[in-house]
Amino acid sequence: MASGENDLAKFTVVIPTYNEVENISKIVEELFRLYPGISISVVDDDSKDGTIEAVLALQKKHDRLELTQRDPSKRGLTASLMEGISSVKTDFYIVMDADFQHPPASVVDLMNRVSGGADLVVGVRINREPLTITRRIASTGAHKLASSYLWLCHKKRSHDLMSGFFGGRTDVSRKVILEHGARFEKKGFKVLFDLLKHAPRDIRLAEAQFVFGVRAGGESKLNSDIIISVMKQCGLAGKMLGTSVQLLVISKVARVIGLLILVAIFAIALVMGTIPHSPTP
Ligand SMILES: Nc1nc2c(ncn2[C@@H]2O[C@H](COP(=O)(O)OP(=O)(O)O)[C@@H](O)[C@H]2O)c(=O)[nH]1
Ligand SMILES: [Mg+2]
Repeated sequence: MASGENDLAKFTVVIPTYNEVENISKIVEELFRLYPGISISVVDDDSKDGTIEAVLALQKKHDRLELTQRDPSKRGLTASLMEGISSVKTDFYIVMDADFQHPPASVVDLMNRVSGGADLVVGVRINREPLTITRRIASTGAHKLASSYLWLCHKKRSHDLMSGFFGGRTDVSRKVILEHGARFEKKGFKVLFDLLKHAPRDIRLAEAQFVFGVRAGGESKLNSDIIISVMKQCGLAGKMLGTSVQLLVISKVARVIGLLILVAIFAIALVMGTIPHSPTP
């Protein structure tokens, strides 16, 4: 068992899924094996590849496995996680992907931080090899932009604001979602950033490092629209950046204007994003 000193019954692992039939059964079985007593909540966005059927079959074996089947007209990773986190019935939750990029064995490190008093814990990737070069650049740029935005708003920042592996006290995150959810980017991929943008300034933020894995099976669902939506979440500078990226694909003149704005914003973001920040505890 890898659970450390945690009371596993107090934890729910929330897994968002969209066409993850190749991974979902394996990850659910692995989590229940490593952390007996936890609850798992799968939040699915109308997968058509057999993911739902796989979870329904697993439910016959595991009574702490929940499945939420979302309205297909409201599809979105952030929207799914807002719903998933808000419906958690245990004191604490951990969000992780279905595709093994977030190692099940690292869940305990996040649990330890939350049991130790953190309101929110972020899994920080210590390696980027599984990302293509374009995604690495986009992820670093988006992180810097998000980090500058949080710094300007005097909010807590983490070293990996684009992480999809995080957790926390359910009541704290649920309150943020209830009070500010209307302003979250529902179709976006970065609910952690939405949470930090709207969380109280004195939130106790912790981090746990992990080794980022390669996708075990199936395909990534990220696309350029989602990357632009992250940019547009970052205040005025982000909106300009997102628009400039869109301009890049319209015409030659628009491309020059877009490139100029892009360079200026990246320069500002790089300077501001490197201002030191210290998560607690
Ligand atoms: N519910 C839901 N889950 C999604 C959606 N898009 C992606 N996911 C899940 O979110 C997790 C991360 O998605 P993935 O495509 O691996 O993104 P990447 O790791 O950034 O390439 C996986 O478990 C996906 O199945 C969506 O629109 N709705
Ligand atoms: Mg993935």
